[in-house]
Amino acid sequence: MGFVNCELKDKIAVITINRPEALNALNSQVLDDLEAAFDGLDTDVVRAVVLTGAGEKSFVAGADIGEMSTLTKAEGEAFGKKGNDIFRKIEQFPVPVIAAINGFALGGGCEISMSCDIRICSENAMFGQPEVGLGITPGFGGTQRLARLIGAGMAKQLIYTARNIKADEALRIGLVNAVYPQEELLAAAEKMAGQIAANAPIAVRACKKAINDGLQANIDDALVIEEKLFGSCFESYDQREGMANFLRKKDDPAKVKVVDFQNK
Ligand code: CO8
Repeated sequence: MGFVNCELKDKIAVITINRPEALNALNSQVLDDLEAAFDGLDTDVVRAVVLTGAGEKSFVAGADIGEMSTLTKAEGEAFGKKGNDIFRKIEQFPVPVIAAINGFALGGGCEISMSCDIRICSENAMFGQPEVGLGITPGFGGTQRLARLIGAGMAKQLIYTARNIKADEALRIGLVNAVYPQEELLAAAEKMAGQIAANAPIAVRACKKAINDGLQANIDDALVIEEKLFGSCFESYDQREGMANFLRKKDDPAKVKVVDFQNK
């Protein structure tokens, strides 16, 4: 589909931003294709998503500078909203999204990775928010999500200086969870997605919602959010079967089996 490919591998979807001639920069068409790819996923089937970029050089080298260069104030705001709406959709997507960052993650590239649940990267990955060097702000959520992820002090330093950082520094400051050789990155992301997909999907979704919604609330309200979602699991077949399997196993170790969670 246009600038975005989507491949289904059993219960995992791999979405690839495919505009390598521009280092996968996000123009309006790429953003539309990306939204369509997420909208097209059947979340009754898909239990985890991997988001990556085509080629071995770049995940996403930012929003398209050529397209942005002539925007008016109103158009700039609208473009920022377009990106923000799609990135928020990814952030709130019912199942976990893993960013497999295979190279440059600059500007909008760093920002889209931060709308994913988990970030892992290749050794050649490079992160940064170069926007102030272009006369703009990180307008696809960068001023908000970077501070929430790595703390306000470090986020302000990176944003104000527009300094790019390599994978090892991104790991050290908690922007990514792990670094892999380029050729191992996608397999590592798919393996992690497979581990997620093997768990009870209703519970995994509830965890995502509890963490995301709870982080926006005060601790008392956040714990209520958790309690409600915890309670909702007890209406599921998967909870009954998951716990019954544990009890059968205690009863007779020969009865141990991998639970085939049904998403119901
Ligand atoms: N936009 C458009 N085209 C790009 C972009 C981009 N962000 N990045 C790379 N390209 C294109 C280049 O123009 C070039 O195209 P062509 O071959 O037609 O000349 C092609 O990709 C290859 O790029 P380079 O030749 O530059 O490759 P290098 O290996 O020499 O350099 C770099 C790689 C260092 C990544 C370099 O391309 C670069 O600095 N790119 C720009 C990085 C950047 O500044 N990104 C941030 C953009 S601003 C942003 O993302 C704002 C987000 C919030 C928007 C809010 C809207 C309101």
